[in-house]
Amino acid sequence: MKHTKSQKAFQEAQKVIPGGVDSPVRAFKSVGSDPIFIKGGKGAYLMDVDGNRYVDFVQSWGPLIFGHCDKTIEKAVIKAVKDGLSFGAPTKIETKLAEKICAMFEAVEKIRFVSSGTEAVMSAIRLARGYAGKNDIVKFKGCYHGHSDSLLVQAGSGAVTFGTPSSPGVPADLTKHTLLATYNDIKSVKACFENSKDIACIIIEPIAGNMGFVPADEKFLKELRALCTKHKAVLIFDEVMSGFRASLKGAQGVYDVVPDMVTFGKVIGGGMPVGAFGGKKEIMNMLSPEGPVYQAGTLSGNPVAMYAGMASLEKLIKHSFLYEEFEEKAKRLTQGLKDAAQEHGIPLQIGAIGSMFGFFFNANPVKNFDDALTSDTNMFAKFHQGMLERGFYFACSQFETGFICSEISDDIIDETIEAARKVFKEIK
Ligand code: KE4
Repeated sequence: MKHTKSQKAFQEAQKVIPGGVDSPVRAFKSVGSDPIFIKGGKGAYLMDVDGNRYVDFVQSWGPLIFGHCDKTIEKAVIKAVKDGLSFGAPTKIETKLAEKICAMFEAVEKIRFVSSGTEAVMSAIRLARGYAGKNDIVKFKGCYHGHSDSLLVQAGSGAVTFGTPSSPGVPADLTKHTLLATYNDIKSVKACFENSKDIACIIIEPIAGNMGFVPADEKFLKELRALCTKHKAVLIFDEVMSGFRASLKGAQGVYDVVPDMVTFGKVIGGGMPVGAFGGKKEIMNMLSPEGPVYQAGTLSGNPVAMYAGMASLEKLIKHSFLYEEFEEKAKRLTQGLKDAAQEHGIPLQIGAIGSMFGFFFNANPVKNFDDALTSDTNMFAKFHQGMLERGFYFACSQFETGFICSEISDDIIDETIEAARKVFKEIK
């Protein structure tokens, strides 16, 4: 494939945008190559500025569950913009989308819209702290919840690790209230409660997508729920990625566990910038202007984004049978990749729930971030490059998740497996 125009575009971009990208993962650094610049998308496909076409398994990191240029969503956006782009005042579409989401989630009696997943999680944590009257929070190593300061932490030293900043620019004072636990390890959570009587909330990706694809064990989630209830800590499910992707009710449609708060993003904007956080009324009513916990946003509940999200959700509700198809395709794809890798002696761990899937270049099961880190990232990079050159666009990091959309056909799945067989032969 020719990439001369992408290379030129990347050089120009780097002169005026740090790293040439508006979000780091897009720079392809973890796969050691230069990013391709996108001209457009259509259905299951992305087209780059050199005229190359790719099957898109990233779908803008999750939002595009109906693929690119979905007619229903496009029509809703075009209709909405004819009434104006933004008002900074309440509109009825915000209420309608809020009603729809509240009706779908037992945990969500009220919800507030924001403009990104980061904003949703940052606001949810502030609200949980304000509601609980406590300061400490617990997150899990390997889970990503956006880039707000108190969540940019890495494990410090010692058994129970209070977070230390994982990025310059984050003062230690802003991470000293963040405790780190190990995913799927309830003992590490109990240790946090033994070390702090001031835990306001625990935030978790119930199906982790940011350490690679690592679903939580149901027993672990149930024990987490019980611990939060016992210690009066708010349990927050960060479903920015898994929401409407794992099932119509996200992880809450997969596990029999009800959190106290939920954060959303991606799919609920249909491709437009939307995040949201919701929970029980007694928590949400603490939020300004009803309560004392401050939170705000100029473009929160933007009507165009709301219409895009509404169109996306209405279509998902109307076609909820699609989730079975998504899962069948995700499982067929990952099993096909595993078998093809096996033929060339390459071990692959695979997983799929609903329209989410993942695979690790690893001979052992991956249950947490430490396991994930033992994966062969060089092999992943070679796989990613080989598939890209054959027209298949996978997430550019071993520690991300792949997605099936409604436009990915069985034939495309077969073509992907066939291409992977050739790539595994080359890279083994
Ligand atoms: P945004 O601020 O990027 O909209 O959402 C942050 C966020 C919060 N919670 C979860 C579970 C998430 O997955 C994300 C963002 N996901 C990444 C993909 N792993 C976004 C891609 C990027 O950073 O460019």
